[in-house]
Amino acid sequence: PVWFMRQAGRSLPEYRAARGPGSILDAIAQPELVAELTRQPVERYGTDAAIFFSDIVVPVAAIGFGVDVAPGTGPVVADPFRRKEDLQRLRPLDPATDTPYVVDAVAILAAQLEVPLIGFAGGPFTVASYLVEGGPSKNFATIKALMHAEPLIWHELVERLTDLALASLRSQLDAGASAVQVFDSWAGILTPRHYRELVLPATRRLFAELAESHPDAPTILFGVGTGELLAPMATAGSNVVGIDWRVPLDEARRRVGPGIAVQGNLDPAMCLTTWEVAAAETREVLERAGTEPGHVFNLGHGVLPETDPAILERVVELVH
Ligand code: 1CP
Repeated sequence: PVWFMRQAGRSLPEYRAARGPGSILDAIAQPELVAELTRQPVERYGTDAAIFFSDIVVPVAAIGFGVDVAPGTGPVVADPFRRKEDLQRLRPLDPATDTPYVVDAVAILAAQLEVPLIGFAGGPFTVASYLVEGGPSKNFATIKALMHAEPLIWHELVERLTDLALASLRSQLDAGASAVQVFDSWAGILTPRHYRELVLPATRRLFAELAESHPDAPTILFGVGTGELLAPMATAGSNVVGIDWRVPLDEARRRVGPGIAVQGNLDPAMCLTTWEVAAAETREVLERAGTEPGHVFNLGHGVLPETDPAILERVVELVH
């Protein structure tokens, strides 16, 4: 099977037309629009799954933490998480009343789609990074300082964010999503030891509790630059580990070990070249994935906004 992270969005002219200006959080709160934006890439590319159109900061925004998504920048927090008192700003999520638009949009899509719908949530480190840094970050120095200087506050923060992700994922599965992906996109900034000690325990609890309530739902754990974290990530409890483009899939399989499927990992930039290059690189990914079962074709990270949709259409055709 093949789908693309960020298959919806700025690379598609029909997305730009339907989405209009304004914060993405306003678009996300309109179930019919969300259903349309989620379906667009499936209809154009013929992918084998839809990825729910939403954002990783939706649960924290919905409980009133004070998060916006600035066009062209990403999530921004005017009053970042810095001290113990800020924990009070993170109450539990009640999906039925806090994010009814998510539940409604998933239900609409489950009825409309002929392919499975993948729901998602942000991983605990990645969502925490926006809350603590106040926006996108390069070196993640503020959150690293908090994790190491204030381990008790970090522990409580990461557990609360895990509860939010768990509640959101359960609501998406209950409403009709078939599988879920946890995007801990920026976890690759951590050393393997720090990841194991400070992020993996909460991530394990997330997948363990999800497996208890939804034992049949396949789960994916993804991050960028996680080559050195693949072994610990493979023990988090997901069925699939997403691999970015930096580690070839044969090597990635060695690092994650048996019993875990891999997802990836065409370098998104290869889709900005020529069809000949993109085709050769796609074949290379398929060859490296080998003949063992358990490979979901994807890019190593999201579709770049400049991508010509025609190339992605041909990638899907070639993979099929
Ligand atoms: O307003 C817009 O149209 C801006 C672009 C955009 C889009 C299309 C943002 C702002 N979010 C989204 C939708 C989105 N976000 C989806 C659904 C669409 C799809 O995948 O087809 C998903 C799965 C996400 C998840 C997301 N948001 C992640 C994890 C995935 C990843 O790319 O690693 C992250 C890190 C975010 C934060 C975020 N939201 C938006 C931006 C530009 C960013 C990244 C900012 C940064 O670099 O820190």
